[in-house]
Amino acid sequence: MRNLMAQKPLHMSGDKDDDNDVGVALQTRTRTKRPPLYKVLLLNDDYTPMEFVVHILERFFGLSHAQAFEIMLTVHKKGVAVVGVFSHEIAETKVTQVMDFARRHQHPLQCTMEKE
Ligand code: TYC
Repeated sequence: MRNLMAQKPLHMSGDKDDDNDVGVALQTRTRTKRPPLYKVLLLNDDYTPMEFVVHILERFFGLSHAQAFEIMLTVHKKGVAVVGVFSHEIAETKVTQVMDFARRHQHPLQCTMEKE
């Protein structure tokens, strides 16, 4: 026979919550992710004048003349260079500004972005 001390009183014999557990809301840790960054790339071509590229780097990327000239030369020699790293929205704006400006001046200069 069952232990008499373990028996429930009649009024608790159903499926009621008759234990003494305290309700605890389990909380999962919130991981705050840094937003992804995007590299803005400038591509070489055979036709865009060097001074035009330097001007673009000064105007849209806030580079000094010396920094702009250096990056332009890197693109000229290596084919491509990263000109800056930005949030998605800022990178997109830079690419649009460069592409619009080059197009308006009828130069084939190409500027793209890629996730870092
Ligand atoms: N290769 C070009 C020239 O010889 C110069 C140039 C540099 C063009 C960088 C594009 O992104 C560029 N005139």
